[in-house]
Amino acid sequence: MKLDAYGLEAPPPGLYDFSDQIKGGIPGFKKVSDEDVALFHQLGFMVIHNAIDSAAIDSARAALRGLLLRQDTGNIMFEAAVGERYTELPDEERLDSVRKMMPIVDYDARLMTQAENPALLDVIGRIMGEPPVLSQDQAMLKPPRIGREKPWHQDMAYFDFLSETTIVGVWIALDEALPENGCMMVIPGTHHEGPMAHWTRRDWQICDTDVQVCRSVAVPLPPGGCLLFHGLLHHGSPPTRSRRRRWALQFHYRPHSVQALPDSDYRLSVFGNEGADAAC
Ligand SMILES: O=C(O)CCC(=O)C(=O)O
Repeated sequence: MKLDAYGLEAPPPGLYDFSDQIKGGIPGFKKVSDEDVALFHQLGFMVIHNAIDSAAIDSARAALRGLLLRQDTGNIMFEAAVGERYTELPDEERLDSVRKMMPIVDYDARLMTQAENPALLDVIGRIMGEPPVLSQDQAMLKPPRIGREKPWHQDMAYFDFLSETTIVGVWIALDEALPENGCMMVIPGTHHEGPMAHWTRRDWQICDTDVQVCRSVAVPLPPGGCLLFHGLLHHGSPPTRSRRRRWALQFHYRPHSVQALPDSDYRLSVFGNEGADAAC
């Protein structure tokens, strides 16, 4: 168990601009067309609604709740704002103190079922051109009122793969995710612009002044909605002061033929050497 070392510093005003928001999405994994796959390659992301149904949402929520309360998972990261108080908190408050748990799927079969959803794997396989393999699994929980931002970054800055590898992130909303409670934000097309230097500031992140805010788009999602995104896409999520909880599952997949590099030397040489201990 760990306290989040980051998160007490507010982002600069204007870093998260909600004036442009994605509306709509593809109505289910099975409806993804070849044109949608081509658009993913162009934009670096894809939005799918009803990716999982309400029974699957309830079951994933129950699984996360169980892991959280039993503290039975690989690593639980509490919000810095909670300080050392989490051990004294009643259950319901403890549920709203955590920002991240990882790994999760090996601790509850209901979560593994989501990561192994054949319809999801089929779409990712079509994006990659070969079968995908799960390489990381997390619960991303933005607690009401105190949820910190996840500053703009590229996920490849956290992973030990050659930067030309197509790593696909899958972010599934378990609650409605809106600008006010910290929905995901993306900058379309930035996966074509190569690796960016990252810096240890409020997190392991792209420098605020390098973020192309004017190109950014918010991705609000209903429960069960899903964002698929390329590992080099610039993305992040704003802090929340809302009373509404925002829980999500996040999985990353690598192509079957690609193995992770044996160490972080390449990653640090490409993204910057402040990221030795960074975990997505
Ligand atoms: O869930 C969030 O708020 C941010 C997730 C994210 O961007 C990441 O972990 O890479």
